[in-house]
Amino acid sequence: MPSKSGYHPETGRFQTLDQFVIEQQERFPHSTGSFSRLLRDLSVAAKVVNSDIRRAGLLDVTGASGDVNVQGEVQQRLDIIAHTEFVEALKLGGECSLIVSEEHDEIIPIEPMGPESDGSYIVLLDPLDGSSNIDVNVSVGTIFSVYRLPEGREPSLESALQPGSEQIAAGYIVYGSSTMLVYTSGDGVNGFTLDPLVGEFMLSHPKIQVPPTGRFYSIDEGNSAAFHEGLEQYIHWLQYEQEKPQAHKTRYIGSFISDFHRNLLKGGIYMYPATPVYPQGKLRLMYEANPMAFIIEQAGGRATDGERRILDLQPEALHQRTAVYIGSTQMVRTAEAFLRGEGPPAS
Ligand code: AFP
Repeated sequence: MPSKSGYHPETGRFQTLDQFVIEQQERFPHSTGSFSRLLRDLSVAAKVVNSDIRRAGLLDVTGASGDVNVQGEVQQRLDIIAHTEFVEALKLGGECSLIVSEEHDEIIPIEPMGPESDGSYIVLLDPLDGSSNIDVNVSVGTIFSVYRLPEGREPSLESALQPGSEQIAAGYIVYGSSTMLVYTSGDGVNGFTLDPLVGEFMLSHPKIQVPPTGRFYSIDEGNSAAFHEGLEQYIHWLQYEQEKPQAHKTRYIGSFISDFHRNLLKGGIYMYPATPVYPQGKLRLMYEANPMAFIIEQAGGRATDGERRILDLQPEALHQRTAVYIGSTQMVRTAEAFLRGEGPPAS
């Protein structure tokens, strides 16, 4: 049994991601191993992207590419590199029949590679979240979300437009002070740290649970002129109306993955409400909100658009945006109460 930190005292080693996935798979006697192979493909692409990011200041890979993505945002060169690495690894692996990427306007159907190709999965990707931070050495990450291709359906746009509650797995890789892959397949959340000397992701954070409440709140206060009155009051309450001075601290990196990762481990809330520039909210439902909502719920937390559970939202378009309130359950519930005009919970 791994210890609380994922360390195996009997062997003196950490379990690798591959060993962990195989062990999980063995619990399901009819498993074909296809999901394990899909995760391996994603982790291989993550290692390649990690090595590009580690040398970003030395290689000619930072800066804007000169193109604009389907969201109307300037693409960074590393956005395109990460997109290509993940798509190529998934194509070669042959386990999915459809890829949808934030960096690509259209769906990407995958031809089966041969009789062994399973092709039963759909993978959605945000290849490099927070990439506008890459030039200044701030942590960025990759987010992935896995669905089943519905029985008897073609890999089409309609088959990709499933609510987040249908995800069979979701995860992210944060290229931070260390590189970590965190994922869930609906049975809790586990985190693996890349050992750069061995080149393997090692189970370092088994069974992650988000604290029910926390100290950190993350929001772009540059948008505060447009905040809903309830949201303004919630932030004021976090700042001033707590019993202990400095009970809460602002932490906002502008890289969702990094803000989310800190709040997941330490306790906190990340909020991106609707604004005049982004009337539906800024984050993408399919590439950012859904996968992180699945992860946070599996870790015991909560994710809503201020009112509705993120995972229940029925997507109508691939690049749809949503408002997001995500993190420690008590904090998200309190934010929702303020948005409804109910004020703070009775203590
Ligand atoms: P980029 O990938 O274009 O940098 O967008 C990042 C992001 O979607 C999310 O990761 C951040 O939390 C959020 O946008 C930051 O948005 P603001 O700059 O409007 O605060």
